[in-house]
Formats: sequence, C-alpha cells, structure tokens
Amino acid sequence: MASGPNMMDPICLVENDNDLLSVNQEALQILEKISQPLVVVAIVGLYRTGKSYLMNRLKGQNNGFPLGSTVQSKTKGIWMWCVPHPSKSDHTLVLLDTEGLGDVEKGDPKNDSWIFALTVLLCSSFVYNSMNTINHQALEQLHYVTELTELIRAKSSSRSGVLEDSTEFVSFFPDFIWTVRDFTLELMLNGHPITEDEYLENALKLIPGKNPKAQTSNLPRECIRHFFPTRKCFVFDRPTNDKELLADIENVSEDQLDPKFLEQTKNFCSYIFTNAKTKTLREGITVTGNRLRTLVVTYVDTINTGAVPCLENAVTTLAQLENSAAVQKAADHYSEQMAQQLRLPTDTLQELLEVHAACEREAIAIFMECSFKDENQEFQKNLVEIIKDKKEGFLLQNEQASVKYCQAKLQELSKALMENISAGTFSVPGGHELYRKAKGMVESEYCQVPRKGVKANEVLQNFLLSQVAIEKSILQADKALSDGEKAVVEEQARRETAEREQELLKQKLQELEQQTAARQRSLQENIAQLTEKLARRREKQLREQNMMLEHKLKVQEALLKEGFRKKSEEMNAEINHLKNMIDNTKDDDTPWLAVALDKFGKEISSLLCTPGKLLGHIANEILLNFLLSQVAIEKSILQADKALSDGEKAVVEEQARRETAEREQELLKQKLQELEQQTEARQRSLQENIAQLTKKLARRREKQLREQNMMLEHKLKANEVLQNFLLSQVAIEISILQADKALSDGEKAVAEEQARRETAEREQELLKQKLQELEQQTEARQRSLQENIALLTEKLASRREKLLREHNMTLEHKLKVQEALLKEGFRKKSEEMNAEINRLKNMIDNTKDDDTSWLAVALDKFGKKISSLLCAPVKLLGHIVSGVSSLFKMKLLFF
Ligand SMILES: Nc1nc2c(ncn2[C@@H]2O[C@H](COP(=O)(O)OP(=O)(O)OP(=O)(O)O)[C@@H](O)[C@H]2O)c(=O)[nH]1
Ligand SMILES: [Mg+2]
Repeated sequence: MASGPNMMDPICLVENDNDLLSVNQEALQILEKISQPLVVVAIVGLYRTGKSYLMNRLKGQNNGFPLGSTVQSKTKGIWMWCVPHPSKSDHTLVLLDTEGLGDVEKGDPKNDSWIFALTVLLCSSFVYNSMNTINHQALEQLHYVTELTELIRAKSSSRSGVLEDSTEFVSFFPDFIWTVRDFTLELMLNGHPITEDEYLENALKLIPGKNPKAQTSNLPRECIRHFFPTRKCFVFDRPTNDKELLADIENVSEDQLDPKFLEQTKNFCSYIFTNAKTKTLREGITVTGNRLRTLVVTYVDTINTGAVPCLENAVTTLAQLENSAAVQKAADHYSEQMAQQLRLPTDTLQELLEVHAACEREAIAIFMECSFKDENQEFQKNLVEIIKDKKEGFLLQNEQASVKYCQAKLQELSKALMENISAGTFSVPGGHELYRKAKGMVESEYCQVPRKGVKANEVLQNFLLSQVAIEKSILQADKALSDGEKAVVEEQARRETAEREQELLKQKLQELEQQTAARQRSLQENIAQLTEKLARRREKQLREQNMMLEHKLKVQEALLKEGFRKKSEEMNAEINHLKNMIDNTKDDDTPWLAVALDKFGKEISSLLCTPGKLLGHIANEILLNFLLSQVAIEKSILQADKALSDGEKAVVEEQARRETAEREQELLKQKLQELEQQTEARQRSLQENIAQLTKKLARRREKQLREQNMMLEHKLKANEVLQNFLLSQVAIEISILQADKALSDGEKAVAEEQARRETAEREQELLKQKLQELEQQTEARQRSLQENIALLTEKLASRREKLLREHNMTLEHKLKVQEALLKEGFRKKSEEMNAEINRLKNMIDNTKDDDTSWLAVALDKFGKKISSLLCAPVKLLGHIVSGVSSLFKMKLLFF
C-alpha cells in the first residue's frame, strides 16, 4: 500500500534568501516518505492579496500557512502543506503557497519570474490570485506568463528545429484557475448575466489593432490561451467589511464572515477537490511524493547553475533513479520467490526451470510496472543479466544440494558393504557372487530413495567406478570360478559401466535441451512484456499528441471567431507539425516496434546465449499479435480525434483496414513459403529414405546370394571330389577284379558293367544337381527383383499421394487468400495470384494424370539398374513390372 502524509504543519519547501533559491532538506524528507500520487494545487499572485488565507481554506482551516496583517510581504519562497486528499482516498493533496510577486522591497525582479516558473513546473492546478477585477492592469501584472518560454523547456534539444519548444507546453502544464478577490462588480456583459468563466474568457479576448501597446497586452492573453490545457475562474466577495476583523482574519469565526464569501469559498474548494488532476509528467507518468522531491531538487539545481529547467531532462533524471530501483526491486523479488518456492535439491532440472520461469515473469512484470523511459532498454538488459546470474547460482546450489544428499545417502546405504570388504567377507570361494549381490542391493536401495535431485546418477556412477578395482580383485581371488567364467563376468561389468556412462550422457543432453528451452522462454517473456509496455507507451503518446492537437485547434477556432484570421493562420504550421507527429507515431508501428525488438532481442539473446535464429520467429509472431491488438485502440483514438472530419476518418479507417489485410497477407505468404519449404524438405527426406532403403536391400540381397552361391559351390565341389575319387578307383577296381581268381570271366564282365553304370548314374546325378541349383539361383534373383520393385512402387505411391495432398492444400490456401483479397476489394492483387494458382493446378493435373507413365518410367529405370545388379535376365523385368503396376492400379481404384 502506498503511503500518505503524516500529520504536519506547513513547511518551507524552497527557500528564497537574498534571491538565491535552495531546497529545504526537512521538506524533502517529508516528500520522500509519500509514495501516493499527488494532486498539487499552487497559488501565485501579487503580494498581500490573501493567497495564504485561501490556501488555508482549502485545508479547511483559518490558519496554517502564516498570514501577515501589515503591508509587508509574509510568505517567502515556496511553502508546502501535504494533507490527505479529502475525496481521493489514495491520493495526497499538496498545497503550495508562494511568495507574493511584485514586492517593492525585493532586489532582483527576475527572482519572481523563477518562483512563477518553478510553481508552474511543480503543480497540477495553478491558481493565479488577484484583486478586484481582471482588467488591463491585472493582465499586465501577469507578464510572468510570457517569460515562461525563456524559463522552461519541454525538450532537452529542439529536435523539430522549426518549431517553438512551447508548442508542447500544453501537454505538461497545469490547469489554470484565476481567483479574483474582493470582486465588487456585477457579472453582466452587454446587459446579460455571465458566468465567472465567461467573465475570464471575455477578459482574455485579444485586443484588435496593430499598435505595439495592444500587442504587448495581448501577449499574456495569448500565452494563457496557448500554454494551459484548461481555464477556470472564481470570484470572491470581500470576506468581511469590518477592517479590524479583516486585519485579524485568522481568528475570525465563520459566522462573522460574509455568507457570500463563505459560499464562494465552498464552491472553490469543492471544485478543487473534485476536479484538480493528479500531477503527471509526460506520457502519463504520475508524480508521487518521492518523485516530486526529485523534481524540486533537479529544477532548483538547474536554476542555480544558470540553466533553464527542462522537463525532459527532469524525467530522464527521475528515470535513471527509479529504473535502478526498479531493477533492484525486480531482482529482489526473483530471489525471494525462488528461495521461497524451491525445495533444494529439486527432483529434476525441469522442476527448477519451471519455478524460475514463473518467478522471472513476475520480476519482469514488477520492472515494467516501476520503470519508465528505459532508453534502449538498458535497465531491462541489466535485469536480464542479473536474473541470469541468480538463476545460475540457484542451479549450482541445486547441484551441490543434490550431490551432498546423494553422497550422504549412498554412504549410509553402502556402510555394510564397505565393512564386509574390509573384513574380507568376500575373499572366499563364491565371494564374487556374494559381493555382486551386496552391491546390487545398495544400488536398488539407492534407487528407491526419493528426490535425490539432478546429480543422483552421477554420484552413483562415481561410487560404482570406485568399486571397479575392488570388484576385480575379489573376482580374481574367487576360486569358485574358472578363468573363462571370470572373463565373462569381467566383460559384463565393463558393459554395464559403459551403459551407465551412456545413460549419464543422455541425461546431460536432455538437461542441455531443457536449459536451451528455458532461455528461449526467458527471451520470449522479456520481448512479450516489453512489447506490451512499448505499446502502452505509444498509446499514451498518441493520446497526448491528440490532446495537444485538439487544444491547438480550439485556440485556432477561437482566434478565427474573434476575427484574428492572420493569427489563426499563423498557427497552421504548429498544427501541421502536430498532425505530422501524430501520423508518424501512428504509421510507423512496424519499424518502431521492429527496430526496438530486433535490437533488444539480439542483445538479450546474446546475453542469454540463445540461438539468434529463434528470434526472427518470436519477434514476427509477437509483432503481428501486437499490431492486431492495436487495431481497436487505433480505432477508438481515431473516433475521438476531433481534428479529423468524418470523411477523413473513413479514409483513415479504410487505409488501416487495407494495411491490416496486407500485413495479414504478408504473414500468410510467409507461412505458405514455410509450408512449401517444409514440403520440399519432407520430399527430399522421403527420396533420400527410398534411395537408402533400396541400396540397403540390394546389398542385403547380394550378400544373401553370395552366401547361397558359396554354399552351392561347396556342395558341388564335394560331390565332384567324390566323383573324381570314385573315377580314380575305376582302374584299380578293374585290375583287382581281373586278378580275382574266385570269379569266372563272365562274372567279371558283369561286375565291370555294373561299375560303369554306377559311374554313369553318379555323373548324371551330379549334372541334375547342378541344373537344379542353377534354377534355384535364377528364381531367387527374380524374387529379389520383384520384392524390390513392389516395395519401391508402394513408396512411390505413398509419396505421390502425399504430394497430391500437399499440392491440393496449397491450392486451397491460395484460393482462400485470393477470395479474401477479392472481398476486401483488392482485385488487382487477387488477379496477380492467378499465375501462381494456375501453375499449382497444372502441377496437380500432371501429378494426377500420368499414373502409368510416371510409375512405368520410375520402375523401368530402377528395374533395369537393379536387375543388372542382381544379374537377373532383363526380359523377366517386363513381366514383373506389368504385374506390379496392375496390382498397384487395382489398389488405386480402391483408393
Ligand atoms: N481585502 C481582503 N483582504 C484579505 C483577504 N484575505 C486575506 N486578506 C487580508 O490580507 C492579509 C494578508 O493575507 P495573506 O493571506 O497573508 O496574503 P498573501 O497574499 O499570502 O500575502 P504575502 O504572502 O505577503 O504575499 C490578511 O491578514 C488579511 O488581512 C481578502 O479576501 N480580501
Ligand atoms: Mg502569503
């Protein structure tokens, strides 16, 4: 909750000793503690005119600001009284009472001018107090207002070059209220009763004529009309006609005052309480007590150095101070929330990153809320960096907490194991098996422990690595295992270690990906919130510029009505300049936002180490969303713009509609292009897949065939060897037969004949076998070819199907865009799309039409190549291809 004022008496804010201004530290301390927005009402006017008394009435008291009853001026410098606002509960009412102007005892009259200018800069309602009537003399006494152009600057450097800096005064000047005291006249004009405001307006009418005197007395009138956004007048009767009472007015009770004066005072007070605005700087920056403190110090310091106080510089000073504080506040909030919400170690990295994202979002929001005029986003970048460092700190803490916890747990769980190792429990036959069981138990118990955090696996791995040497020695010493068994066990252990290592790498990779995603989110959040803020700022700028324009047009209209055509025409330059300014603010949505986001995005993404290419996408999306969100706002601003006729508004609206449509079309185009690129990429990848698959299949077939050939050759060789052996035995057998005396010659002839027949039969058998194997080979090659072609056909068909679908989708999309263009009246643009659409239609027709030729060509080429690879007779190919394509066509019919 914002803090208001403590009970206090009026206090001097700006001291004025010997014409030297200085700020009162005690008053600054009071302001510093007020964080509520302020309504600042100041009174200025000739000395001894009842200013302090009227201010006291605003507080509802007779005394407060000290009055004097002599002719000698009383109030010196600027006095301040901070009180709770009587009707705006969350605001503080600051009453500023100032030193009377025109004191004859005063040395430097310039000092009065500074008091006047300083008061204009500090308040939101400026009460000019004078006596009796608003006449010539009263206006001449208001020459201070004509000096303001020399004493106040809106901008640090006049960027427009051509135009007076004072053009922009109206955007930050207070409302003007003229109080006329001891008013004795009747409010009548030309026999008609008039209001107080009409009385003032009449007094501010310019005097015709070109004589220098008229011009001089017109100057304050013109300044009041030009500089102050609104004017108001209050007249007061004399509080009492009793001279003695008047001299001691502080102690006069209400019933002793003139009822008319009481009534008028009441009206004045109630007007102030209801209508006096909150003090703001430009672009709607509200002034709190703390900010007023900075403003007073900045302005008085500037005046004392002999320079001219400048609103823009003061805002920059304020921004520097407050933006640093905003960064600090946001960063503190981040740290606090992280510490509060995180329970270290977190179960996973993602858990921490999610809390980080939420806290960061809040921190950025706080920064956006508390900061303003962050030129080039210097402070936001600083915040990004601080949060990044803090996040890294939390990540480290999280890792350390995880390591600590895991190590403690593991130590506890492995205590028995370690003791058994020391005691030599495993140095027995079968000890290795015992050891492995015990170690496995530790491992599985460790796995059961919940919330071990990000380092769980790494700590376990380190523990297991530390066990490798121990296990090896236990294994080697184990007499229950053979050498072969030991080798197998050792191999297994090595494999397990490698697997775990790989697992760990996988986890690291995943975490890396999560971190990248988190950085991307952070970038996105920063850009999104900045866009929103910049958009709000632009909206305020536009409103402010429109208000200035409206004001100038009113002044111009009044001049014209009063017959000052030339003066009214002289205002054209100023008005056109404002109109240009508004047009520029309105028009350059894209470059303005795009430039800001692009620069900021690049810097911040290098800060966050995020790949820059992400940026384009994010920025484009955000930009479009922003532009769409601006449509309604722009429309309402346009409707409220009194500078434009209805016809002009219609034209502007039409233009805005066209721009939106064009932008939308641009985005659609971009999306289409992306779609086309995606399709192309998919096609490429499909082609690549088919090519690789085909190669792989061919290689596999080749290998299979080679193996089959080898086996066949082996078999044939074995049979041949046997046959050769048997042939080599023929002569031996014949000689043994001839020498056998147990057989008759006839019997010998029969045996010889039998042997010859057997040989011939075997020979035939061998030939048959060769023939059969040859046939099998051919068949296998044919099968392989067929399979390959069928597979390819299927792939090609599904690719073609996808292509058709994608082409159709693209066509449909284009037709929609064209239709929309036509509807929005962009016939030419829509016709321009015809070429593109026809090309697409042709493409689709071509794809649809030539099933056969398309497939035949593809298969023919592929088939020839693969059949030569497989050494299959080419004539088979025609057969296969026609079979497969007729099968495919049948499928197509179903499809
Ligand atoms: N005639 C008249 N006298 C007033 C009125 N209000 C106050 N006074 C008298 O004017 C004296 C000065 O009043 P202040 O309120 O101190 O006037 P001021 O303008 O603040 O004077 P400085 O601070 O010296 O410039 C008071 O003591 C009253 O006697 C008024 O409305 N009419
Ligand atoms: Mg006074």
